[in-house]
Amino acid sequence: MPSHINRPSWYLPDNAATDEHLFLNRRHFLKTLGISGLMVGGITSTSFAEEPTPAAKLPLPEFARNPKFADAKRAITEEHVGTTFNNFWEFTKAKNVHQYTKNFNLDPYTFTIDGLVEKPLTLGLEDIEKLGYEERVYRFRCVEAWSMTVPWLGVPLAKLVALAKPTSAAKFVAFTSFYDPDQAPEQRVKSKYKWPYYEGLRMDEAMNEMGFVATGAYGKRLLPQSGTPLRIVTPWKYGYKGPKSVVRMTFMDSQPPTFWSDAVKSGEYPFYSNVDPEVPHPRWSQATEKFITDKANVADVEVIPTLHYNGYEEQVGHLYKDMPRKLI
Ligand SMILES: Nc1nc2c(c(=O)[nH]1)N[C@H]1C(S)=C(S)[C@@H](COP(=O)(O)O)O[C@H]1N2
Ligand SMILES: [Mo]
Repeated sequence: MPSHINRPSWYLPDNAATDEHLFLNRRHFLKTLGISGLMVGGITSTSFAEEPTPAAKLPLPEFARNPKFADAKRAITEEHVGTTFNNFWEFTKAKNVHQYTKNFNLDPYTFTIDGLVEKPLTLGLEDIEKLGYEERVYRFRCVEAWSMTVPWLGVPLAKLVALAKPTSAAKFVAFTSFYDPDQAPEQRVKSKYKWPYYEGLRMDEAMNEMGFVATGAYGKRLLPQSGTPLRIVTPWKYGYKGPKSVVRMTFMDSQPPTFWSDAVKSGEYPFYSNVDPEVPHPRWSQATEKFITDKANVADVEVIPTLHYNGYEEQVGHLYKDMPRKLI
């Protein structure tokens, strides 16, 4: 691995668990994006296993782009980039996740709702999608200081919470990702990581209009590497707050633990983890980000200022008005 000494000005920390001090150098970064001198334009698109899995074959509900979230005021990142430069640590710590997930599927898929609810529920994908399917273009900001813009397809999280009928005792909601060591090589490795991946939100965060349950992107169902068949999207928070391939949602009366705060004890990945340019990661600044579109040209990995709440202050700022920024 390249050393972080003499790193180029646009260096990217490798991933959310850079506690091992692994950083990408420029060549590795371009290679990961499929952009090396010899490979311009040669990015192979990834696809499902040869025989599409049942979830992948499920017809996509009709949808329209929600006009409220139609313009992220940034170019939409090209699909081939958004689906070949990923974080999905169940498969690999590198970005070429798609090479490990070709056959990954969670069929037959069910989504369980339990904990402090009137009645526990087990849902299929269709049950969730019929709550109201739409497209939303959201900015996406990873804690590693890169960003993209993604056209998600799915259902507002608030609608799923309403369907769940949490009791008045419910103050938080916890999400659990899939557990299947047969499919996910990193789940077979003994390490400090406690699988399955788990995340959580405070109840008012989960009910905010920005929270989204994505089952598709780029006009089709989520590819395996993007978190088939369902993931949570919270665009005002760092990317790791949005678990992929989620199978369970549990309502609780206390703050649930989260995967990254348990794995890295130094407080680098706190529960709230709202995007904030003024709160540096202990090992790098969060003031700017490398915005990744698609261009096969280094100059097009544009460095732009990071916005508080990733630019969604108007929608979510009120949720945190009494909280000190540095702790969240
Ligand atoms: N289950 C699971 N969910 C996850 C992760 C993961 O490793 N496992 N990585 C997170 C991180 S750090 C990011 S930045 C986003 C990456 O989503 P993308 O690969 O679709 O861009 O997924 C998040 N959700
Ligand atoms: Mo991330």
